[in-house]
Amino acid sequence: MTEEKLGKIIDFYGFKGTLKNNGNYGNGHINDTILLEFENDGVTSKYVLQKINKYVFHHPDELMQNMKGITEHLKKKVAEAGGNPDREVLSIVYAKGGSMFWIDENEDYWRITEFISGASSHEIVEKPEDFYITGLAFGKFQSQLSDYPADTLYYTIPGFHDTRARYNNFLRTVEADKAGRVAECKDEIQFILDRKDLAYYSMDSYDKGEIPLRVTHNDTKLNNLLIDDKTGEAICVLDLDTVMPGFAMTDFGDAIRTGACTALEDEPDVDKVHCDLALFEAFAKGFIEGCDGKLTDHEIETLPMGALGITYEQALRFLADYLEGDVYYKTAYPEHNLVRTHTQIRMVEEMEAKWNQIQEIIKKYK
Ligand code: ADP
Ligand code: GN1
Ligand code: MG
Repeated sequence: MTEEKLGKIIDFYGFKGTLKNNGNYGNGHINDTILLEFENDGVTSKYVLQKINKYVFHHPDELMQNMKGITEHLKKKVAEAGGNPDREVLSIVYAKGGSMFWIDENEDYWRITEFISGASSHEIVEKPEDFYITGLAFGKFQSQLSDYPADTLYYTIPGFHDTRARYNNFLRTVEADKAGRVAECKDEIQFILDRKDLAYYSMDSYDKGEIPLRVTHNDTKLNNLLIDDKTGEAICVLDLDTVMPGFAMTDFGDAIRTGACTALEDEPDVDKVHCDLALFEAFAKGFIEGCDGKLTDHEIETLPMGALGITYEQALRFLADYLEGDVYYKTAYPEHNLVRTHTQIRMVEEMEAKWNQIQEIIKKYK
């Protein structure tokens, strides 16, 4: 980001003091995230500046309206429960004129939130107790939004977790072979094609009336949650860009995909990738408790399929991006999306191998 652009943003928002830091921050795959640090009369103020990825989110203004409604709703819930809304819910910073974003000459939208200090997001879980707390937090998030008027939310990414539609688009991606990589990915492509039933499960269940649409987060990967550095408590659910009507099983599944996995999403040695059942159980217990009785019995039964289905979807998404020439996710090297595909494939195989045990775990919490 240029000094000139930064100067314009600072002026637009009316920040005071000396800018001490404006470095890149976090490990998100989608938006550009910058930590701004100002010093004013010995007092430091920190903010998170983000360029909303317009290739992913086509209507950033609608996205920000969703974020405003959701954060206001969550802040009320936290206050009612005696919590601290400034620390437990993201706070949008408004510009001098009341705007929720600044638009640059390239039609890129920049938004700012208050930096939440004394807490960090994690890439890997260390012990089951920690993941129980994560489960509680994501379950509670869904429960707090259970009375949110879903029809007022914009779909920031239409069909985001319509795995069935993604499967059919995937067939077209393979056919088009834009980046000339299909020949080298025959096995991975076959893996996806062999599991078409996983692609159809969630949307077919919904079409049959077996699972309800709820207001869900839709991106519950582990690093979208802040954990207090001292107490280990879950502080704040981040990354609200994809809060939309969705399925409980998806939020359950995406957290399992990342947090019950013993390796990073881009671990090159797939033999390090395991689905840890102690972690699975800890998260399941926390999530179901956090949902506070709002899940139907059948929804609870679908949670294992949520984990398997979303991990499969993620394998498909990383592979599709690799075949399209790395146009969606940020990548650090040419095979990055393929390496990610391999970890997701291994995680699917791990869940398939442990399927009976996974089912038994969920039965305990019904
Ligand atoms: P992306 O959509 O690219 O994933 P996120 O909104 O998840 O972007 O932000 C990326 C990372 O930045 C998060 O994982 C978290 O570590 C950090 N982060 C984002 N917002 C805040 C905040 N308000 N306070 C503290 N850390 C934050
Ligand atoms: C993206 O934005 P981030 O890094 O939290 C993606 C998720 C994927 C995830 C895979 C809007 O999440 O759907 O599961 O990468 N977000 C979007 O790591 O596509
Ligand atoms: Mg994120």
